[in-house]
Amino acid sequence: MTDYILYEQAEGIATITLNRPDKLNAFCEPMHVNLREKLQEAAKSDAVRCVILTGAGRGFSAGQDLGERMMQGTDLGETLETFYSPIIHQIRNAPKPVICAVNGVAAGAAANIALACDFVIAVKSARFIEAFIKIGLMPDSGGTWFLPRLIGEARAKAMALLGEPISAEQAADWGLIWQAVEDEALDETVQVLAQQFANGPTIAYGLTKQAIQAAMSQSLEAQLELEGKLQRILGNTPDYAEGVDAFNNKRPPKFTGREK
Ligand code: T3D
Repeated sequence: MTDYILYEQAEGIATITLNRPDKLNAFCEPMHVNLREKLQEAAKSDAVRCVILTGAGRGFSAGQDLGERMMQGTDLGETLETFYSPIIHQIRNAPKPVICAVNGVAAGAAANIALACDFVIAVKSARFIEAFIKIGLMPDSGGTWFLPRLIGEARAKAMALLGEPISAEQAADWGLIWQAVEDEALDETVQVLAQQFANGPTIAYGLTKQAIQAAMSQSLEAQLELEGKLQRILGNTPDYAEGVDAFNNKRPPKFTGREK
């Protein structure tokens, strides 16, 4: 099978690269299957404490391969259920930080896959395009959920209904993404952050992520309850003991990310 996804693992960091650069990394079925496998591997492996998702070549991804959609009659609801929605679930449920390194244009479903990640760092030359409307579709892969939460209804509707490109700097100003960096600074910026996560308290990252995501759709009361439940778990981790001991002894902590 063609390697539409590259996977590298080193020093606690798994790097997953969308690898179909001649098609701007547009998603075809085998690429979906490869990506799902690799996201699962990275999420499950204790040796991986941070995941980087990026694209090969000049773009992050142009979304669905429209060459696969030449004929009418494809059940798009089914392709979302089978292919796109599971990717969003995998990223959101990964018990460790997922950084999206947006190396160029991110369009359609790919823009929303990026937004599902915990940190989005993009080169200044990148553009985010909710391109769906240009082909008579609406945002999917969580776009209608992420956009209003991240940038508010007015900007969400403008991005979705106009389908115009938003620059990385504009996206960062709006809070759609974490950071826009000079093109040549992307790798180093992402590596520094990934290394910080790979040496950090992994379980605390995972539960923090879980709690913040839960907050989007529940009451303060329910959130306080969840915080209590999750903090109880963290209070029993070796990283908590290490963090407190390191603080009291005025030394840097050495986190393992392990449960025991
Ligand atoms: O179908 C379902 O299952 C439902 C789910 C849908 C999810 C979706 O993602 S729908 C949205 C699909 N994506 C788009 O509509 C974006 C289409 N692409 C573009 O608008 C532009 O390519 C970009 C704005 C992304 C980039 O523009 P530019 O000028 O930098 O590059 P380009 O010249 O347009 O593209 C470069 C090559 O990639 C080109 O091939 P060629 O001519 O060099 O052989 C182009 O055809 C190809 N390409 C770009 N996007 C796609 C694509 N090939 C297939 N599918 C694409 N989406």
